[in-house]
This record gives sequence, structure tokens and C-alpha cells, in this order.
Amino acid sequence: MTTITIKGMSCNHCVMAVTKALEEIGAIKNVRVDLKKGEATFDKAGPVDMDTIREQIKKAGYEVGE
Ligand SMILES: [Cu+2]
Repeated sequence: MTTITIKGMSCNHCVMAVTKALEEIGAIKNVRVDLKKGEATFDKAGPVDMDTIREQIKKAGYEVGE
């Protein structure tokens, strides 16, 4: 399981948008987004490039923290 920090989420709509953005990346499964913690966790079903994740999140209007 991988956990990343997502910056900029403020409501359930943001959670849905981030979840969808991550699920669109083919090799990512079981996405769970924690609004309070500002975190997203997921499983990798194959190799996933961190830059791809960053881009996807950015396109949705949020930012991946360090
Ligand atoms: Cu929102």
C-alpha cells in the first residue's frame, strides 16, 4: 500500500475528484482518500510513475505533497 499527501482538498467533492483522478491511472487500485488527514492510499497493480500521479492530481486541481 502506498500513501501520498494531497494538498488543497476541502470537501467531499475534492475527495471524489482525487479518487477519480487516481483511479484513471490504470495500475492503481483500491483508492482511499482521507479528507481530514489530506492523504490518499492505494495499491499498485503494476509499475506507477510518481510523476504520472503528480500530473494526474495537478490536472484535477490539487497538489501532491512530499
Ligand atoms: Cu471540495
